[in-house]
Amino acid sequence: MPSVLLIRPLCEGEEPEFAEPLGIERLAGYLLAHGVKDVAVFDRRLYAEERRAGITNENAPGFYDDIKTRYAQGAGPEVIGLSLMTSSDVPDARRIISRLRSLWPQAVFCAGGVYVTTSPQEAAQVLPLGVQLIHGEGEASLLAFALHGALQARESEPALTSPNEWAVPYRPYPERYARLGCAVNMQTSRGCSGACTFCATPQLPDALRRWQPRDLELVAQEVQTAAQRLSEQWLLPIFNMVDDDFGPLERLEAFAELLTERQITVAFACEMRLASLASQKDLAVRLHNLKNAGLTRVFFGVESVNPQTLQTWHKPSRPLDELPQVLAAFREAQITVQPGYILWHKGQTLEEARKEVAYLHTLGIYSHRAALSRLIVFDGCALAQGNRDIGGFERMDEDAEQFYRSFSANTADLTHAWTQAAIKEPYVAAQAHLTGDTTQLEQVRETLRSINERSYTAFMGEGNSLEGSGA
Ligand code: B12
Ligand code: SF4
Repeated sequence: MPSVLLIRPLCEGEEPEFAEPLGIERLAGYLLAHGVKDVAVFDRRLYAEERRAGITNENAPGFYDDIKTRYAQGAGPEVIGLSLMTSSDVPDARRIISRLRSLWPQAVFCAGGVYVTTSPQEAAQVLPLGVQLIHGEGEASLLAFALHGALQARESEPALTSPNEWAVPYRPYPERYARLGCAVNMQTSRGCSGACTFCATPQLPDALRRWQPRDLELVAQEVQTAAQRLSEQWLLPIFNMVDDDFGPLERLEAFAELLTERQITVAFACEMRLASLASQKDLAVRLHNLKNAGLTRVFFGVESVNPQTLQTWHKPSRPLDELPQVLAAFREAQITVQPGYILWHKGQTLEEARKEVAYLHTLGIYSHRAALSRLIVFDGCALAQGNRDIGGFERMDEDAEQFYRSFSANTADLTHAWTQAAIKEPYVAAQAHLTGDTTQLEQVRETLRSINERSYTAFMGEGNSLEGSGA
């Protein structure tokens, strides 16, 4: 049986949030469950984050030191796999491949992840020769690659396991992620039935794109086991369901029921669609029950409050009518909403942006993040086809461009402060839910509230200047 090393490289530029590398952890779990005995997971971002947070310093063993120590006995790994989510991961992946090739020339390399899946041609061009690219979910292909040292045949459709066959992720360092305020990530479904043109998912092959749930019994079991392991290490059981779409509200309720029945005490967040929440009867009461079962946060994409913009992105605008009621129900149930928003995009005017921002403020969901949110055209999405702005921002008209640039520059300090607080908030809210101590949460929320207000004033204010505001 070969020895397999799985790596997440650094991401070039600013990383918006730090989270555990579920992709390689799940692949490692799958290999271990299928007879590969020697599997290691190394996350280079974890080292960088620990350094940034002051947990380690330059004297502590680094990423390469720990890898070398891991393989000090024996011949080193035979298979090395790198995980790439976006093109920002490419430069470091190249550096790692070059360094590890010089250490272990006999090792075979492969790369996978959303970037490789949605941008296969670009990935083939930018990654070094001889690195085998594995598209789609990597479980079956990586196992075959590890066993045979090469892919058997290039299949047009990626090899797929059913969501019910996904392995329990192998998480060697839960305490290190928890110390950095990361929840335990879990996936409870595959795909999404949406068709948004700025998103990579609708472009995936049908088998990956179609929404397919994982059996909730398996999800609850996985949560229970992970929660047990965390509590043995005195860590709080905080989870983040990273689906594109957790699914209908009823599925969330069924999951909550399983948690309650089995007396699993956790705090968790999930991602779903606004359409699944709009037009629901007794939403506030139902959300309140979900809160009691541990739901502390829901992400859904609003993206725009301008129906015309939504139409150009192939996103249904009907649920927008219900947005105020949905938000009110969440407020009543004291569950945080994280609304996805894209304010700046091709065709956006300054006047319309101000109108949207004013409406977001009225709804109580204006945030500094929303004010700066700008469409990025990723290679994998429909908008990228024939678009010259791939991998970057779409160009806007001069007024909007000018405003965006000066607002970003004038609020750089606010952006920094906002990001620090916003990154903390989900974990702190989950902590407060589990411990009952809301002191830290109140502080973080107050910081965010005050930054958002100052940001709003700056956005709407004449001259767009923050002078004298102390930012
Ligand atoms: C959770 C999440 C985040 C989290 C955590 C990300 C993290 N660092 O782990 C946060 C909020 C931080 C985040 C940030 C961003 N994200 Co994000 N994120 C997701 C989400 C919802 C789930 C990711 C996940 O954990 N999936 C579950 C695991 C098991 O899947 P996986 O990692 O893809 O791994 C499987 C395969 O890809 C493959 N695989 C992975 N690695 C490897 C390695 C080898 C060797 C092999 C063989 C196979 C393989 O096998 C794995 C198991 O089947 C996805 C949506 C999605 N459907 O994936 C978007 C998604 C990946 N994110 C996306 C984007 C755009 C971003 C941001 C750029 C957003 C922004 N504008 O700031 C940043 C970039 C961050 C960065 N540079 O890493 C896009 C990527 C689009 C693209 N590349 O075309 C996605 C697809 C959303 C979308 N539908 O458009 N994200
Ligand atoms: S943006 Fe969200 S709703 Fe739209 S297709 Fe992507 S995952 Fe689905």
